Amino acid sequence: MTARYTLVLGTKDWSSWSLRAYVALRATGAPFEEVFVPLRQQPLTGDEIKKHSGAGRVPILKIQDGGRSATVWDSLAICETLAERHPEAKLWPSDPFVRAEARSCSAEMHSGFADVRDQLSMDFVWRKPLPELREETRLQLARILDAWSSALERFGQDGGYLFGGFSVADCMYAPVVSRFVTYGVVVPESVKAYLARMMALPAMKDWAVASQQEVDAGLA
Ligand SMILES: N[C@@H](CCC(=O)N[C@@H](CS)C(=O)NCC(=O)O)C(=O)O
Repeated sequence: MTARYTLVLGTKDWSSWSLRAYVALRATGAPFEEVFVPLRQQPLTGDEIKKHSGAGRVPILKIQDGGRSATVWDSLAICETLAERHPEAKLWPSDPFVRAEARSCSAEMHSGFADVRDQLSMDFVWRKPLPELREETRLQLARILDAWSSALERFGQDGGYLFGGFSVADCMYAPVVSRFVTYGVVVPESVKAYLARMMALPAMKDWAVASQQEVDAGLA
């Protein structure tokens, strides 16, 4: 019997952390159900999320398999768990040295770039002018571009993603890809191709359709 996955997600147009878990789960090819929690509607948002996890944050992945179950909260923990459960999806590079760098790049995203997240908040289907950037935001954008360019130059020829084949690192940066598109951030040619490749993923396209539906329904 296959595992049963339920992914608890926030409003897709806004929920950058949910997008990471979603693209990772889609990359495994495993079937899953979605539970939608509308964001920015406190206290409803908090109450709904806490029905699934005391951490009070989405995404949350619920796993039922072989009579056992687990609740995984936090986007990076979800990516790690899926990589472990679905080795065939190769969510981490097989080469340990490349993998070490892919992990670093993912962790850097997870624990950093607060100003980029704050000033360029994810609004998946919208196209907006780039706001006047704070110095910190500017530096963080430059760092992201540098990390991407370097990874793509060294490993990208083997698949077109940051570390070659599609990996957790691409999942972790998927919301940044969307932000770059939304705010028209100017990027070098090699990164332009990467943005286009990411936005063309079926998971990203489906996310865009669902985000647009939310916008049309007045939910985002
Ligand atoms: N560290 C968490 C952060 C998740 C997070 O902050 N999620 C936001 C939505 S994108 C949330 O749940 N916010 C709850 C709220 O708005 O009340 C992760 O990576 O999953």
